[in-house]
Amino acid sequence: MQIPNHVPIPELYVSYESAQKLKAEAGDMPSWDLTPRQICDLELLMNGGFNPLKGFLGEEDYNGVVKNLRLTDGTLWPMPITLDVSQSFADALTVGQDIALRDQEGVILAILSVSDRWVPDKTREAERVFGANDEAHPAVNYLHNVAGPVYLGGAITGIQQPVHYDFKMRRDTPNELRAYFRKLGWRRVVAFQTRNPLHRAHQELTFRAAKEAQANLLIHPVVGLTKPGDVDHFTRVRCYEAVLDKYPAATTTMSLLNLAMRMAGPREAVWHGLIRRNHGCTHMIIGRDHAGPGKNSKGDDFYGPYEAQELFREHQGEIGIEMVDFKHMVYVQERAQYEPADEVLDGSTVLNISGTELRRRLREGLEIPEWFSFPEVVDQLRRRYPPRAQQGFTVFFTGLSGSGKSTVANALMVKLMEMGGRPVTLLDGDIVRKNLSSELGFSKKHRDLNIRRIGYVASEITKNGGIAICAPIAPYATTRRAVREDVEMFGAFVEVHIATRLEECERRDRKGLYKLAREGKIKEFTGISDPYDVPEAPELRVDTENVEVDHCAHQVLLKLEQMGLVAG
Ligand code: PPS
Repeated sequence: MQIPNHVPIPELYVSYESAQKLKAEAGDMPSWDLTPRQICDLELLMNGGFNPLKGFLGEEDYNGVVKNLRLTDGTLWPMPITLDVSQSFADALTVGQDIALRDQEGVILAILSVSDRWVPDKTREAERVFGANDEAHPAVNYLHNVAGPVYLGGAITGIQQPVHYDFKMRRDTPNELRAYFRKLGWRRVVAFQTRNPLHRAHQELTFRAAKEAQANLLIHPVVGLTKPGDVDHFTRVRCYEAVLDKYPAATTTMSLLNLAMRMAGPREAVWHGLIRRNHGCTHMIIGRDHAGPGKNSKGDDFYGPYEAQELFREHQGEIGIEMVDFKHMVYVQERAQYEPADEVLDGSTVLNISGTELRRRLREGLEIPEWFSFPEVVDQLRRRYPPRAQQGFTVFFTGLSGSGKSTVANALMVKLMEMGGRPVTLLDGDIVRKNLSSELGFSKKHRDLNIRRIGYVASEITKNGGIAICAPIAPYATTRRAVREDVEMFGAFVEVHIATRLEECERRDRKGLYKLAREGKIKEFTGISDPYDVPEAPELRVDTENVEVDHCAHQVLLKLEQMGLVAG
């Protein structure tokens, strides 16, 4: 049932008194510490952003959503909103039990009455919901490598909203937005969903969309989780605030949405529509490749460019919100203004700067013209992305034991220190195992933990403008990828495969470990009795056989120069 825009949307919160009582009782319940993505989902469940859902999906609803975008009662819902947990946590539960859902500081946000517990078929979920079981899709990667193996479903009793310390005045629940629109008499509101900074083209297109729909405009950026590698939301919100002044007064507002995106293209567009309807909007701008995840592992797009628009159009009536086509706006030099690409007169000069080109210009400190973006926006971006030669970065060596990682890493460190400019930290395998991971062994779990710790420290160093040189074996591709994602939020990640062959490492056997491994005296030894995933596309592959250490380190330095990370 659609709820008229002037009526409040149902929330899942209980009264203050009941919440206090539940908090006291929750001490005896099992507790689940929510992941960042689950906190986003829970917030929108509790505040009605995911209306009509009343909790995390049970098994039957999940199957319906995965199969044909519908809950068991037939209601349209395109995205599985599930609570994934660890096997051990699930094993200790009985269906029918209540569990306390806590944030990362241990604050109780809600109670889940567990009605369902099941092991999902993740391959099927990936294929049906995201279109392919391909880990190049960020949500498929998340599903297989981050999400827990068991799902819990059940009704939610909301105790309190997740706490946000940033941009408090810019965050609104669906009912707060509905009330705001009511107060201002905004009966038609067109929403613009975004996970990128707004430049002049976006400002033009949103303004035109609002005029076309004879509606007011809601800039509704996602500040929960977006695509790995996106501009962080702090920078983006400062950019949005700068653009907000450029719209005619009183036509436009902005509100931040704590959504965890899945990048699921067509399904995501329908989901975004339902969320905006719940927030009191009547229209929504849907563009080419809406919520697209980028390329698959074969280098092709996951979805057709207009699939999202088509699926939205098909379900528009049920979503209860009208789609406004995104006009591709281009800058026409002779006319010194933006115009829809399909209306440009033949012979005109059309100017454009792609996302990749913009990143290049920021990286190299080059000019970004005023016709492209507002100076205030460029200012914010430049503060966040100084030229590469001033940013922090991580060099991540990986290779077999005895391959020469530490030796080359040491030589590189000395060369970088000679050049000066940025502090350099070496996180060598042995040093880390002594100082950070002394309690860990060499099982897959322990190796992963070891590498994630290294990744965490490297990302902090990178964030703060330093150079981190890591030199562990890091045998697993998925863990290396996770570390890459952690670091790339703050700076470049340069993976260097020290590709010395196993036979050569064994021949050198500097520490005598290969001999012991062959004799079975050391278990789970990489290359002998434990796997090593050879990196498929490292930034650099270095062969150390018959090559001097100095030359190997120099090759890395040349790569860093080529990437603009150190001055040539
Ligand atoms: S990992 O897999 O990345 O966590 O390994 P790392 O922290 O780099 O530690 C590797 C060093 O530990 C010694 N060692 C072993 N390596 C591999 N497998 C087993 N079972 C093992 N047991 C001890 C070995 O000396 C490695 O050092 P390097 O410098 O790589 O030779």
